[in-house]
Amino acid sequence: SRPAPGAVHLPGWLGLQEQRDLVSACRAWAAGPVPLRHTKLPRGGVMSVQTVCLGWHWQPYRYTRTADDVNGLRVAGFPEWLARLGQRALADAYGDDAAAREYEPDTALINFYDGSARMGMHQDKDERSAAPVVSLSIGDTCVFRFGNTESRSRPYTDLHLSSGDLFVFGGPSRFAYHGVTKVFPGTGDPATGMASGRLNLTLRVTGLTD
Ligand code: MD5
Ligand code: FE
Repeated sequence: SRPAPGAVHLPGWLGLQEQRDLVSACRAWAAGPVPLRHTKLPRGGVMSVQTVCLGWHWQPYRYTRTADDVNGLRVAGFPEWLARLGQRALADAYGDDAAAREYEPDTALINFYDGSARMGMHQDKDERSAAPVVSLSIGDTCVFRFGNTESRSRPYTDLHLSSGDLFVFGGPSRFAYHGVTKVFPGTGDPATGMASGRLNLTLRVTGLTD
């Protein structure tokens, strides 16, 4: 479906084997060099979601090559195969193969949600690029709140994101407020390798160079 201009939701886009492969890759990335952890916010808060990054390290509210807020190590590289997956996602979402071939994501934020994790309404604006964000969900279903570009309040639309779903946020939807208000424990298929919880991978273009 197309919930808003530039926003495309393709339920069940990832096959079971692709989900299994992504889960095992994420398990390896979660171990380090910069481990999966609850990101600390500059004003003393801690995110309920746990995150690990590839290519560039997101720390609120900027991207760096090394995780100065965790252990100082350089994050794992952003693999070529993941960039190719992002191009296939864009091609399927928009049907524009030429534009998809130009898409070169250089960072991934991998978020793990246990049954009580949430993500408050926010905009993703730490990237210096308006290129689309590709979002892949695996494991438990969540309520994704898709808002507007003006404020974190109404109007917004609550959608379910389930295992295998692709969501692409481009054009006017790229800078919309959004969040995750609920995760439904036990709704994922354990055959993906996710016994519990929700995994979300977002592929992005930082627009940064070293
Ligand atoms: C998630 N992650 O499900 C979401 C998926 C994050 C985050 O929000 O920042 O890590 S990404 C959803 C997204 C990205 C860019 C733009 C918009 C939504 N949008 O305009 O709605 O863990
Ligand atoms: Fe976000």
